[in-house]
Amino acid sequence: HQHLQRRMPIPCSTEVPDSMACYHTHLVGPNQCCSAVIQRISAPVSTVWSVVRRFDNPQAYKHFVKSCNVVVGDGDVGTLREVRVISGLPAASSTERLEILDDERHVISFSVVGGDHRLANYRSVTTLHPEQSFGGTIVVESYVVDVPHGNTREETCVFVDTIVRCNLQSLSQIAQNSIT
Ligand code: A9S
Repeated sequence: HQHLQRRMPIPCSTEVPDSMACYHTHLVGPNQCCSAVIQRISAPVSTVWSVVRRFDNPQAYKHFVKSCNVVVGDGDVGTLREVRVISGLPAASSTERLEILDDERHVISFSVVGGDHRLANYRSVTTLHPEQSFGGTIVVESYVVDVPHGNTREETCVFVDTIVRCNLQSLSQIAQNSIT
């Protein structure tokens, strides 16, 4: 097995410090692909983090999620959730494990450990970074996933990038609307 260590191409002009790049460095297997989505949000990190950190409530901003039940744990690392998704996707459910929850550095990560879908071994890491000039937030979400049988690397990345971009755009809207 040949494993490559790959680092996400985070633009150096963003406010993302070098010390955070390690969170977006994934071990990528020969039949896996990885990518990252970056979203700027006009709301402070504390506001965005209060939405993102709720591992028990992904439906707050992920519109593809129909319901979510925590099956093991109370929101700490190791907590398992069972997510059911809306119809129209090539998926019905996903079982996900909380891997990182760092309230100081604003890092959250989960992995997909089961379910009825095609994204085996999906793992994502989301980090928030204060945007100095506007008091906003830069969100970086990177992932690694197996390329499903019958699909190409590019198709897989287009599919996942689309879902992640939708989620982050929705997050942006919710965070901006919740500023009083
Ligand atoms: O939930 C996320 O943060 C990101 C993704 C890519 C989730 C994907 C998904 O939950 C579906 C939306 C159901 C699509 C999984 C695990 C498989 C899918 O096919």
